Amino acid sequence: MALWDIDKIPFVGKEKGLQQGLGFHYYDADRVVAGKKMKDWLRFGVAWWHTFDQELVDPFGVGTAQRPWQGKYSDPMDEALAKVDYAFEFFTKLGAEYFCFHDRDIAPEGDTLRETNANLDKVVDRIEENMKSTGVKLLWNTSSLFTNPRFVAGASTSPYADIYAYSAGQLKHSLEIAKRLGAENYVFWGGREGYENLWNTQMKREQEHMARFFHMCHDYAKEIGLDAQFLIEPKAKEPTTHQYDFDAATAIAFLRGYDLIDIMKLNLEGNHANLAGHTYQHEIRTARDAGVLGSLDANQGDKLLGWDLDEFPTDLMETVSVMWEVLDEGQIGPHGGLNFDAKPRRSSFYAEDLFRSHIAGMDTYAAGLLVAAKLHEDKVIENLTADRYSSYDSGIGATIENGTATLATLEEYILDKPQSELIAATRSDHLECVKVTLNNYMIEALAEA
Ligand code: XUL
Ligand code: CO
Repeated sequence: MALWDIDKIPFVGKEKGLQQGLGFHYYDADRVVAGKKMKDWLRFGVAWWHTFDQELVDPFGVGTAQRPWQGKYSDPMDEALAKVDYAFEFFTKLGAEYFCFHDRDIAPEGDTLRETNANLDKVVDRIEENMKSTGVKLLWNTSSLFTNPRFVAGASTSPYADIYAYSAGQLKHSLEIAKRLGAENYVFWGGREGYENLWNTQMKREQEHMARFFHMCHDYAKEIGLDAQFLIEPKAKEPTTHQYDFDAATAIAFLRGYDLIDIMKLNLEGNHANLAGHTYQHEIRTARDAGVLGSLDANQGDKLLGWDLDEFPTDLMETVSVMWEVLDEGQIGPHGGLNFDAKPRRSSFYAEDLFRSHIAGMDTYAAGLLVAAKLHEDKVIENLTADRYSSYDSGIGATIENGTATLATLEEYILDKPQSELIAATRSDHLECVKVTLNNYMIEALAEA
């Protein structure tokens, strides 16, 4: 018997008109775009915490969410086990091939870590059975080292050694689960790894502890033969005033400084980029340039609100920019995917809205892929940038790039050039036209789709 009162989500294309409902207009999983199936470019994942645990609370009100399992179970373990079946039917009906979870999303805590682990293992058994029967895979799992009050001052950056030890013990078991379920990646989001106030904080000492923690995790992964790609997920602030993994550039500097750059890549999130004052594309490009693009948390913020909203991505311009970077890279990351770290708005409270919001996100990314593929096909950005930097391809520019130029050779070259020649060496970018060209591609690529 079906658990969700909803049929498998079909691809409807343009058949059903323009109004978005319970069907995909652009996401056609097996359609080949730029040499790969859509589903292989996008590798959509569902986030357990938002989809099966989130009650749509906000700081001013309790949850509004209506969910099919509510009120059916008095024992929290029974509810946790039942939710696994709801989850896998959801993935299958939606057509998402991956999911992601924190250890604490899936099972209630006991009093000791041993009791907590026993609860967790029972639910993991049920997840493993469902993975086998449905073929849905684990994009990544992670450990919640921030919800419980013991993590009030952080986990691996906590000033309290017992809490550090607890975090290590909890993480160890989480890595064992990653191994058991064949996780493709393992994510570390530093939930409270930062500070509220610098006056009571030994920042360097905390960062050294955090680096040591990652090395221990890597050692243990090697020991148990876990080959999931380790990923750090940067976030600028929230819950702490300053998170140590502030943004991609800060995380890359940390990885380089502590000899972790060869074992960790980045999981980047749209709304986190905005909290750091960046676009999502900026964060992705920064990671690509350093060779550490790992995976993506797909969501968006709101221009008018300055915190982590985790909205489902519906901004086409943004998904075009993300998928342009992904196409240029050839993949999201060696094992990356698009995990919807997103929740429906508090006013979208029906169970059905979980499907509707995921469809909206999947279609916006599929449309973004189609537009980005057309931009690539016509080499719009490639030609524009090749032309913009062409003065480095020969002459004085080539001597700068090949390392033969010195301050003296450059001085000799430039010393007597008049201002008029220098101004003539620069050109207008026609940036307004570039932006509208992107609009034109969005309109045309989707009209043809
Ligand atoms: C929090 C966030 C997390 C991570 C996993 O802002 O993004 O959900 O993705 O811990
Ligand atoms: Co995230």
